[in-house]
Amino acid sequence: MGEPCWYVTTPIYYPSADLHIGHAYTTVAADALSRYHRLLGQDVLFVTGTDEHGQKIERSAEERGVSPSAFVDGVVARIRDELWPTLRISHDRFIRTTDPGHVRVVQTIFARLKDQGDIYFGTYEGWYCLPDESFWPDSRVHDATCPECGRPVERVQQPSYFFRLSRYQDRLRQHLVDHPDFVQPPSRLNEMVNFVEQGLEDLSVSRAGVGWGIPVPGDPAHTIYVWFDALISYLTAAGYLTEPEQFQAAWPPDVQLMGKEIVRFHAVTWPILLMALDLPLPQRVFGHGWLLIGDTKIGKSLGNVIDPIQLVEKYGVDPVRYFLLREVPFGADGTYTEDALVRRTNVDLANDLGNLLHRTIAMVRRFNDGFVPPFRPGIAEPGLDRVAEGVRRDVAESLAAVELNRAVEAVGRLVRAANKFIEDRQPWALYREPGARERLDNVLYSLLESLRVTSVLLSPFLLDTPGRIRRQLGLTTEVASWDESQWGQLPVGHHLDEGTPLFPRLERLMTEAAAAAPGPAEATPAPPPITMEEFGRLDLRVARVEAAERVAGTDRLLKLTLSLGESTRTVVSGIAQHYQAEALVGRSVVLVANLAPVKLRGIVSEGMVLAASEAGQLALVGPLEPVAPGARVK
Ligand code: ME8
Repeated sequence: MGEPCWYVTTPIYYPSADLHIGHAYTTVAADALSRYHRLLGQDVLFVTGTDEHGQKIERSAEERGVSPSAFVDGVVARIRDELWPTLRISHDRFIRTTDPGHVRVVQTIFARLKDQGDIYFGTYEGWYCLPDESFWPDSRVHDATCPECGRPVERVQQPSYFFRLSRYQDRLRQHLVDHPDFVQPPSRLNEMVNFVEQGLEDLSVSRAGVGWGIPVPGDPAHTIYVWFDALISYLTAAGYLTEPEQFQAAWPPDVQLMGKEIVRFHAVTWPILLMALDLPLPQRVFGHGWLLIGDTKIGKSLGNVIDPIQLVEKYGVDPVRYFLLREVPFGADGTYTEDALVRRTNVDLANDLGNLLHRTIAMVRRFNDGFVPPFRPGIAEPGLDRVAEGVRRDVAESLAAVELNRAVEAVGRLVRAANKFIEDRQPWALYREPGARERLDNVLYSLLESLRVTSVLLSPFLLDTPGRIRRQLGLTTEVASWDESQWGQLPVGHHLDEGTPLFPRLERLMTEAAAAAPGPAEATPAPPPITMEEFGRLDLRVARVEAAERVAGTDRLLKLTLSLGESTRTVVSGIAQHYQAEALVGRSVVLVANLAPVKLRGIVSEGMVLAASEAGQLALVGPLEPVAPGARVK
């Protein structure tokens, strides 16, 4: 591979549990970009994989009573062999950090940095956020909670190897300032510049007492810090130290995608590691936003995960991919609901696109006996060609800027313009108008050609739909090149069969756990088992109802004032149809006290009261014996 190769990465995911729609979000985005660059004729290296070492995985395995390696093997197999094939992810390499080749690269790099004085031995004293696997110095931690995710941090004191981040602080700051595209979107760049300007402390890059990791070369009592190991996977996967030609072609990465919560590792530790190795830095590190349920990030540890495999089984791969790519501005947070997925598919794909195809083929059959008419230049130019050219440019520009939702949205503009064009030109009137044959031919051709162009423009994003459009247009080939999106390539004269619906209208198939709405959810299937540790994250408290009133303008919601002994809370609960407000005062209920607050009808609700529900009946849950408010329920 002598040609330069377009290199894109996703984070390597922790196989601490099965992955969810949030991981699918990043990976589908990387897949769409890869497919686009392949259509441009570029060699592409698209890497994803799994981040298998560290304390979090070690503990997850321990809780299940299996060895870490048996544990990760099971989860990784489901990711690599089921999840990504289901979403038809076209990665070129899948890297596991337990691959022996990767282990060798990490140890070699560690030893080199130690030799050159970038890694030294000392004592670490500070904090550790286990869910994030991140170290925090005293200066950034308040109230023993993680400044990034807000969860409790652990105190750590241990002998440790340190990576001399401080040595590279000024160079990094300069790089960030000189390369405003390096970290995107721009708001993330500003955060990173601020972070670096606060001063970088040397980073602990080893753990004593964590056995599940890569041993420090020459000092096996220590294992290498999981993030140090993980970041190096981007090098290993590109062939660093093992495949010089591949590495030469691929390095540096063109785009590295990730969620915004790990931009710091990629915009600080990662470039400094590369500087220390004298390697070029990635062109662009892009931190996209989070998929939320209600106001809460979808996350493995929060128990609100949505399984992408189940969604694909219900709705098909294209609706799921379409939703992920189209719904949320890439870079911003956005809410996931199954309703929104169904709505998107019905409006954009079943209605706008499906109807355009259906109507166009019906008109060609009706007004031209099913034959694709010739295009006649010089006769009144219909105008869709200009729209198509503009859209094609916008798609390319949006993809170059990693604005995936804008790219997909642009394609929708062509579809809507073509639908409007039918209303404006009224082919049925031209059909009856004497002497309008050539104009009618141009109109029909333009509609067919818009659909063909659409099939090309959609092909980085959707997998079955472009082929289904093309077969109805009588095209037997798959899209092979982005150049095919240029106007005017539809062959003429062939006969079109009767059309079939492109997308059935979807019905909503599953009841969604209404995470943002406090109060009872409908009966849902039993969720998978959780560990004691996971259960322990719930802060359940006995609470006494001090006051209760109906929330104005609703018939479902009560505003409860709850005493927890030392403090009081306001909670909005959807129980008004089952309980009179006054009847609740003085009673004891159970409160989920550490649920992230949500705003409902302008009131900040700080928790959720537990209730059992069956067949539309609802019963609040409380202690059987009198207990002081504030008592922990466990
Ligand atoms: O952080 N919305 O792995 P991880 C959008 N192993 N994206 C989401 C998401 C959500 N709700 N939830 C997860 C790690 N993601 C490390 C990475 S890289 C050298 C090491 C996506 O399993 C998003 O890309 O916690 C996020 O950054 C990633 O999954 C975190 O995956």
